[in-house]
Amino acid sequence: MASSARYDQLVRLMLVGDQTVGKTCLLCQYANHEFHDHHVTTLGVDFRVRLIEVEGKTIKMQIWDTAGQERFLAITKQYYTRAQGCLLVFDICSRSSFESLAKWLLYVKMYAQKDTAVIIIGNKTDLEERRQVATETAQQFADENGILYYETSAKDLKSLEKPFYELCRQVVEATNKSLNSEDNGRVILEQENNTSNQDPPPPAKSKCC
Ligand SMILES: Nc1nc2c(ncn2[C@@H]2O[C@H](COP(=O)(O)OP(=O)(O)OP(=O)(O)O)[C@@H](O)[C@H]2O)c(=O)[nH]1
Ligand SMILES: [Mg+2]
Repeated sequence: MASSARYDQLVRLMLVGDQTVGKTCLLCQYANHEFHDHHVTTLGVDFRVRLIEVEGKTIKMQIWDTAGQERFLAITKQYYTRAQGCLLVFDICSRSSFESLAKWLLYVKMYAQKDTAVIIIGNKTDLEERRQVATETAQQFADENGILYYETSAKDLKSLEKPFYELCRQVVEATNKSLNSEDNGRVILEQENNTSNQDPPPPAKSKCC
């Protein structure tokens, strides 16, 4: 579907994680169905768009890809504030990239809005023989932080559908909830205004007769 097509809601997501964990490849595969073997360091930030259906609504996902290199933090941290959802990515073949998750989670807490949805992705499952982080270890970290955990390969589009969909669904659900609570707040306010007036206001005179 073209990115200029009509949509009901815009959802801004962000990919963060150490250098070379596969953030750019995940996004290229998810948005354009392409896989690149070579690593080109992301300089600062980049974004792609994909449309999906969530609960009967067409959602335009604007997905921001950030540099894993710490020297770009001054640039990337500005993007956390606008992100409604964050995908924290590590490489299952790199213990150190998993250990960095605590740092990336801290950045989300420091720079993003407090209700930002988060999901953890363990990438490169096609390299199972080089795995350094057991699924259970990553799952335990995710559970301790109340976050969902998925394993993916940027070579396999099917493995990406669930985590992106789930994160987007969480954002849509949170938006609906906050819209509902704003509406409820309005109803309560109107009720309070009405009950504070003991006598109901006189009916307005009809103009037609
Ligand atoms: N086998 C395999 N290789 C992958 C996968 N994902 C990424 N790669 C490779 O890992 C390397 C780094 O991938 P990138 O997507 O550029 O990594 P990145 O996280 O964007 O890195 P920075 O932009 O520097 O932060 C590249 O050589 C990719 O081809 C995967 O799922 N499987
Ligand atoms: Mg990159």
